[in-house]
Amino acid sequence: MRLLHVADLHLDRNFEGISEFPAVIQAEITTANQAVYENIITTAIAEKVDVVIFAGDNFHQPQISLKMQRLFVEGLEKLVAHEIVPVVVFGNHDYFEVGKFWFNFPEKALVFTEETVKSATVTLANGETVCFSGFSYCKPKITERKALEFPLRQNTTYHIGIYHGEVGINHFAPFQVAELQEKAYDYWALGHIHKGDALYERAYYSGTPQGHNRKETAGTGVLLVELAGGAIDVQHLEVATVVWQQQVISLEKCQRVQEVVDFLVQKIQVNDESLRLLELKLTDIAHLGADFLMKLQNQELLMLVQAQLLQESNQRVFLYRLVLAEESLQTSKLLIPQELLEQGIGNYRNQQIFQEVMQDLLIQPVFTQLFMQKEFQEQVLAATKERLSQL
Ligand SMILES: [Mn+2]
Repeated sequence: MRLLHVADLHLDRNFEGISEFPAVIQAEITTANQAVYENIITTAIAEKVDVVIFAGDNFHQPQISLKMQRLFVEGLEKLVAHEIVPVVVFGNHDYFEVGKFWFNFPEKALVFTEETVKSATVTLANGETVCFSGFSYCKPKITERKALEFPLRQNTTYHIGIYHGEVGINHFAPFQVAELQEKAYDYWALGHIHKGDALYERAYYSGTPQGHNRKETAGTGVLLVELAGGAIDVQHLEVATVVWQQQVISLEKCQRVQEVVDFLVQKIQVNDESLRLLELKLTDIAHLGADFLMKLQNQELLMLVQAQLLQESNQRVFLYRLVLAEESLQTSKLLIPQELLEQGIGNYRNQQIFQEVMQDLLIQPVFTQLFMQKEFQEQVLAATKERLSQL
């Protein structure tokens, strides 16, 4: 049998950590979640799978937008129309509640709606039988060790477990790998960890299909799993339409600051398939001087490269972050001249700017009074300057 293992879709989740997208790509960002889901449905049909498993956190929030609810159910209906069985569990983010969904799931979909582990057997077109065992969250946390509730392998052609949870001690249906292994299932479709991973040769986290922040750059996608007798084949597929990426570029060969922008744009790889959100890390910049460093740190360089790159990549690459790579930090610190340090610190003497920086803390009443004092502000700036000059 062939199945597509999907987990942690987080439909409705925003792209985090980028305050504003240029208008030319905003529309693509807005519809990215929808696009990746449609991509999954198309892939399942093209790959002629028997089953698509959605292993929880299909939606980001407990309150699910009607638009995404309908999109999800329509996708399941499309699968059913192609004789593919959708199997759905809900995770800690989209925990199941009666009355939550405005649309009915297709009758042929296998939807787990209880926290108690349940099992159901499906007969495939070729006569093979598959037992699915799983549970859903009905609240944001599960402290019980759900693995212990799963039955031993049934006498069906295949037995598949679906488990949204995490190894160790936690509030997400904690389990131990051995507890899954003991059940002797053919496959465990795991959800909750956003980076793809194999716990052993029959238990996989598929990873989230679509990264939503700069930490979700690697190990995202879905898994195409083929079970044939005792054999198993697991293949990773990329389905994201927007990809988070990191690239490190050395400026060693850039002799002069005038060459930097063109050099960077030329070094950044462009491919047309997906929109890439790029974080660029620079190394070997010491020879370019203090002015270069300042224009890097105050984001002027970012703005310049960003605009040129969007244009030359035909809106396929958006540079959202341009920083020094860790290994260059040491060199760069030696470059901070005293007057630059004074100038930088000086900006924060402006009380309004200072308070903007502190705004996250200012919402706490206990801090408000303290932060309003000019004396406190001076102490913070003096300590910061002291710290910076020690680098
Ligand atoms: Mn989760």
